[in-house]
Amino acid sequence: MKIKVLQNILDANDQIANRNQRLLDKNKVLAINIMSSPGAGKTSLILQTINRLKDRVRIAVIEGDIASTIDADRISEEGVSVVQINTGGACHLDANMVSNALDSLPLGDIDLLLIENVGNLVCPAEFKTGAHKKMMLLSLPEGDDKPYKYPLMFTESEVIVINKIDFLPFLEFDFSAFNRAVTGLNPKAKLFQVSCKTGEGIGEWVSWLESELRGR
Ligand SMILES: Nc1nc2c(ncn2[C@@H]2O[C@H](COP(=O)(O)OP(=O)(O)OP(=O)(O)O)[C@@H](O)[C@H]2O)c(=O)[nH]1
Ligand SMILES: [Mg+2]
Repeated sequence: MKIKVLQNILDANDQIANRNQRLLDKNKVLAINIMSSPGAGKTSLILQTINRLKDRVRIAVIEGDIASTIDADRISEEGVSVVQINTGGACHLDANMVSNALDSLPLGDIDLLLIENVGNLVCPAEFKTGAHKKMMLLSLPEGDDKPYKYPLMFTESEVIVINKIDFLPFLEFDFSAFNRAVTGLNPKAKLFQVSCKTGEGIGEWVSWLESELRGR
């Protein structure tokens, strides 16, 4: 019985997510759902992306947090449209929350919508939002064993960004073991290694994003 209730919730969520995606398509907006554990660097990567692309691409951001407007305030300083969703305790964004945020954005004037999900390596992977792509960040200090412990996030994400590679001299992180684990779960995943602190690897990430925008 419990399973049936959960199924109903997910079905209802999927319907709203599909509606969100149709609205985004109508306005020719590419939307990316960015997920990671707290502090892996989602906001930092969004800021780096805005910094590199804002002269060529019209970007907007939806910020998901349990509480506060800290991340939205940082994004807003860059002069891009941003909506903060406070989930009030929920550990993920759902399609209904994103639908409400879309109502507040000038969709006709946007090319790229970056949706920062609530920091959590589990629940966000289970809920569609309407975004065209799911991506995740794993920061180096979290460890190379995370694909084994949190497989759904790695299975669901089309793009996996390893952030904080500037920490490499101070940590043990076995890239070949990590890549093997990811390949086993999600052989088609696109992998990037970046540092939002030094800027290393950000160019490759941004080039991929631009090619996705051109391909639409
Ligand atoms: N050394 C280093 N620090 C980083 C890097 N990226 C982010 N940080 C730092 O990591 C901390 C968390 O970064 P955020 O971008 O706020 O992480 P987040 O995933 O948005 O965090 P939540 O929104 O709280 O889940 C900050 O102190 C950043 O300056 C990086 O590549 N290298
Ligand atoms: Mg953040």
